[in-house]
Amino acid sequence: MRILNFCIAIIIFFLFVKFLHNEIPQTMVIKLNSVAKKFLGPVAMDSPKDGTGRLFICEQSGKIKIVKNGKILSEPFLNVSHKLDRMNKIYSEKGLLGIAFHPKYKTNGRFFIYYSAPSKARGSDHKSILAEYKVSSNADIADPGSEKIIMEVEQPESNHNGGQLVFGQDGFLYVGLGDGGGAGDEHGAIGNGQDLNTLLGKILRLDIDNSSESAGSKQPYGIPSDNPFVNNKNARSEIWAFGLRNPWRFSFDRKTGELFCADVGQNKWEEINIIEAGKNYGWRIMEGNHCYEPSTNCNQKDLVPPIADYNHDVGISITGGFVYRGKAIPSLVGKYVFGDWKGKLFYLEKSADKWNIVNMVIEGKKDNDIGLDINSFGEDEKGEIYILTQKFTGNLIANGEVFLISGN
Ligand SMILES: [Ca+2]
Repeated sequence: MRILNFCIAIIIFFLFVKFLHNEIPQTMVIKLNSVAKKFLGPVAMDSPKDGTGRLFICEQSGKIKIVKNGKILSEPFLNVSHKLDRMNKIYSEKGLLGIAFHPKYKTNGRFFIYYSAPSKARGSDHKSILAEYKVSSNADIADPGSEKIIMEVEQPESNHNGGQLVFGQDGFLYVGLGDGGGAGDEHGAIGNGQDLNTLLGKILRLDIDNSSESAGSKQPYGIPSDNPFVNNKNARSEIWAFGLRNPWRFSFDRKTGELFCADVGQNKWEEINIIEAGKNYGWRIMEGNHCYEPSTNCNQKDLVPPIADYNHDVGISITGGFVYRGKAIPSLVGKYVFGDWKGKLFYLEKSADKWNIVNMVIEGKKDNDIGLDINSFGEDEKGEIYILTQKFTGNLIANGEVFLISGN
């Protein structure tokens, strides 16, 4: 009997070890260093890659602020708050949502922003504006009179406005647009995400160094000749990829050029995709790896599944980040750092062709929950990653704080 008990104990021990191995994700302990605070709803960041080390932070409420040598400059770089549509101060998905500096900003001073403006169009809640601005003779102040509207997109509802702007290594500007909002993408027969005749629910790819003609009128942007739908009369030629719900944040891996996109889910699943030309990422047929409409036996032909998804036991709204290519944390190099809006930090790691989600535990905390809204991420010139947070949701209190992720 004693031997039998011993054997059972050994078996239980090995099962327990196996359980630990399977159920508890590997973790990495990191530190968060406060860079600057008192932002009013920080939602986007970019760096001009001009050697100055300045960080440019967009506040949802309409100002772009510069962090220079560890301090927020008192004068904003640009203030477009007077151009924004009315917003609920407790919670809104409208506002100043994106910024991208031209790859040759150092010499041409051009940069691009994305914001929500009022619209009088029938059926519109507001419209999304992609606009170009230029810096003034003062490197820390943009010229407010230099605005050139590049694109306007009518938005049927207040939410799911996308707003990510990022330049690829190809020099083209990638723009993220949500599905038009509401819930379930109930727009038209197939939903905006699947409808190639609308820009909603898409990632666009634009040539902002050239103009073009469309239906006899001049457009202030060109269409790259290798855009996937350029010769398709039944599709908008601006589209790079489709089937997205709210691609709130996406970024290029600066080493491999891969485009990582976090697409915010509906009720159950948050997902991360690697975006390729002309591909269909599934919404509203699928939410993550699961059928959405119809809820069973959906037709998954030609749909590209996410590389990873997680359910609403883990989080409620994914916030895309960056593949880490910095120097401060060697063990993080090549991993995709991201978060959930309600405070959790993760990274994705590839092993044997499978991407696994891993918790990033913060030093001094018991787990990967930082206890703040994670609105967005930013990457500086050197490839270090920042988190844009706020304690209380909305635009009532200037309680936003930006942290640098640093090593242990
Ligand atoms: Ca999808």
